[in-house]
Amino acid sequence: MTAQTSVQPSVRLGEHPVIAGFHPDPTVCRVGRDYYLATSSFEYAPAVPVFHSRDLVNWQQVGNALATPEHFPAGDVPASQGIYAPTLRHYDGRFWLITTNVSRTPSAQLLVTAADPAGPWSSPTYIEGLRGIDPDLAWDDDGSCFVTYCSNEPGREGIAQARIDPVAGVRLEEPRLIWRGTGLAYPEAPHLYRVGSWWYLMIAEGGTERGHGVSIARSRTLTGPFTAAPANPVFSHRSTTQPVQNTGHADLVQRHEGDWAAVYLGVRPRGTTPLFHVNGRETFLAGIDWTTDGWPAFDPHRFTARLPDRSFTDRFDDELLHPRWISPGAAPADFTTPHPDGGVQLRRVASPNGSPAMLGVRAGDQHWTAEAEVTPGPGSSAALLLRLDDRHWCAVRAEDGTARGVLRIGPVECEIGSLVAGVAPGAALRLSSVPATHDGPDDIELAAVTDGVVHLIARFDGRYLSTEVAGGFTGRVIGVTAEHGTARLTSFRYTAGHNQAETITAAPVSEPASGHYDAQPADS
Ligand code: 6LW
Repeated sequence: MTAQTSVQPSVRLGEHPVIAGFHPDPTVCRVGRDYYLATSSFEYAPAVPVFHSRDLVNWQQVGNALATPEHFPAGDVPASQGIYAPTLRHYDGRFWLITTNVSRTPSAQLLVTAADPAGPWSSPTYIEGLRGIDPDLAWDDDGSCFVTYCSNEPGREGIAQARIDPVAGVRLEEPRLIWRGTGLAYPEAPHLYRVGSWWYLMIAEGGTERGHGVSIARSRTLTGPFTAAPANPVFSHRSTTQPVQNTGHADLVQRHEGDWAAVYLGVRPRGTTPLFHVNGRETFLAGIDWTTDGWPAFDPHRFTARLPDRSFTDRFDDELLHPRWISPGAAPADFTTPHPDGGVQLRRVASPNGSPAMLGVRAGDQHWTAEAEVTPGPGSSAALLLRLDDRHWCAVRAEDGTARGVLRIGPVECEIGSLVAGVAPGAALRLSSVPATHDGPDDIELAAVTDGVVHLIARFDGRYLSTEVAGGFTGRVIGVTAEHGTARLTSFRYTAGHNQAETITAAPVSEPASGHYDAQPADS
């Protein structure tokens, strides 16, 4: 796998994610000089991507916490169900990750541990009797372990807590309600921190849409009672013209330099009112100052960095897929095998949830081009897809030498163009996000490339593949599927940006696949 890199100007990170593309509900911990971060993943497998950084700014994906089909069976998981917000902590020499599989009832809270965050992670232990989402893990001074979570149990709605045995995976007491928040909608996403002689309980409120924010309370003990900060929410972009919106669901970390920072989720909406965001909720970084009264103040513009070029080419030469590859409806391991002549062989799998399995990556840029060199097997068809969910997607489909553009918006699915006899062996299917022509967030172009010539098949307003149209918690994923039979994928090239020549000839260089930030705090 290779990445193309180029030098970018230095920008303030308040307007740019540190982990772009649908990576919401970030949770972070530090061990020495190393930071580790995990995010939600919903219906996609493998689940819970895990990242490593030395500076909180440049992140490399090192694995997935639920990496096998046994640990997260994606087969019957509907869109935006599955794995919700995790908490990642390091305690007693091990990494602990707790999250919720909302598609598994009645016991949805699961705990996994690892010596190395890159894996292998243990099999999940399910903890009974904690009904809700967004579990946090915290250990008191005497070693007692507590799960603090967003309870949706009738009569106990709010932030609840119970002591558990994390090794046995057993609840040790009846859950107690410890805070209902400040009165805003959906108090959720609790995290507990020991800072000096206080225990801080930080939550998200207002819902994960434009009203989203962060509120906080504190107590001398982990179990409360908690007193709310006088100026909640302590962080929100609601009712502002900030380009990054929906900010909330934060997690704090003390940097090894001694000061504090937060990761949080936000979106980058574009186009005309109500504004459309297409890449889901992404992970951002803020600096944290402590006020003289001992409350955290968020500074989303603290850090600057040179933006990474997220372009990459994967020729699937390695036996193992890069951990960035995901699929709805099935794990990539269940429908891909290395092809003996190079590349990867995909086969059609019937997914009970209605989503065709696809080898996909999260889109992370405002504009991009993806090209897949894919050859359908005899009597087979293959497609390059852009998917928001199973009811909102488009595809360039290759079948019998013809490339067809297909668009699905809600209940309507139709062909929007075709290129007859346009797909000779060695041709590439191509999708691009390009600047908008109709006040949408972008336009999507569907094309086929033969002999270096790009043949446009169709173009449409990208708002139809946005969260504001489709709903849900995820973002766009670009991928390749064998729609019938089999297909051989020999190259997938993702190019960030919109100034692409019709023929892309930039030579790949040997670099890590995720690009690189050249980062420093703004005030250093
Ligand atoms: C998550 C909740 C939230 O569980 O959205 O933004 C939910 N916050 O805390 C799904 O990501």
